[in-house]
Amino acid sequence: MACKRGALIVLEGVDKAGKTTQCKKLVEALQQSGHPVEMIRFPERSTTIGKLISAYLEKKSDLEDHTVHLLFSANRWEMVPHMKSRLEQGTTLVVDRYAFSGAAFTSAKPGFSLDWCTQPDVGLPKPDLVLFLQLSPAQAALRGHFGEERYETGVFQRAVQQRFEELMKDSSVNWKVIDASQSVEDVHDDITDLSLHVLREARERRLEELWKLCVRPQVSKSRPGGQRWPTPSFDLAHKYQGMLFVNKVLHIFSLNVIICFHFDRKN
Ligand code: NYM
Ligand code: MG
Repeated sequence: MACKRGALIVLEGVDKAGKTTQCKKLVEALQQSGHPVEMIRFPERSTTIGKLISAYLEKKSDLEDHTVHLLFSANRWEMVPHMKSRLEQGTTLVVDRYAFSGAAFTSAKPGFSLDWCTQPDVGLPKPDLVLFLQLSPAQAALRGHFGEERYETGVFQRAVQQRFEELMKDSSVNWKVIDASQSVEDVHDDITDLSLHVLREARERRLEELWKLCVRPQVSKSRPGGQRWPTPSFDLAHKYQGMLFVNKVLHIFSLNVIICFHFDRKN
């Protein structure tokens, strides 16, 4: 891929946090400063999959919980070729919700772990920046049209907020929290500053894959001779980072021992 790619910027938050308004304002601001930019949103309700999701959200149809989760994910995957080609051309994408909403909303339902919920989205293009618009569910509930669609209840939104907080502990993702209770213009200024910074950085960096670990395949015991990739869960990611650190310390320690031994023998 040419190095001068566009940036992938995602806005996340509970319902009515102001994501759509802020995405539009960010797109305008970036356009005005001469950057090629496009806005996309998830769910993308215009596709065949998106129409099934839309009917579900509008309570016109019922879908089994696992099924609708996978549809939300499929709705992102079907946009990946378009997203990659735009980014490669140097266009920055401003995205209204992404895999984080997928994981936060489904895992707020009983019986769904965050780990299970992230799996279908492992390997999606990884955002260069995820802006989390922080607004208490109580404040969000006071904003217009709250309660029209599925999931728009205070109890559910509080559970979603907690799940987002869990997701934000993952340091492999570049999260930035924005105080969404400020005025629209102040929120916009914060978002624009962070985005312009990331735009410059992304030009020189490769596009990565979300929630995917770059580790060597392990030999599977259940399939002799076969290989399997470790499950990219948050726990594993943290364990892996920890292991790397311990490994580095041990290397430095053994190097020291060898050097000391060497000089000892010389003297
Ligand atoms: N939503 C959105 C999910 O449950 N899973 C997902 O993967 C995504 C992208 O759909 N309540 C939920 C969050 C919202 C709803 O979003 C529709 P919007 O931004 O109001 O169109
Ligand atoms: Mg909505």
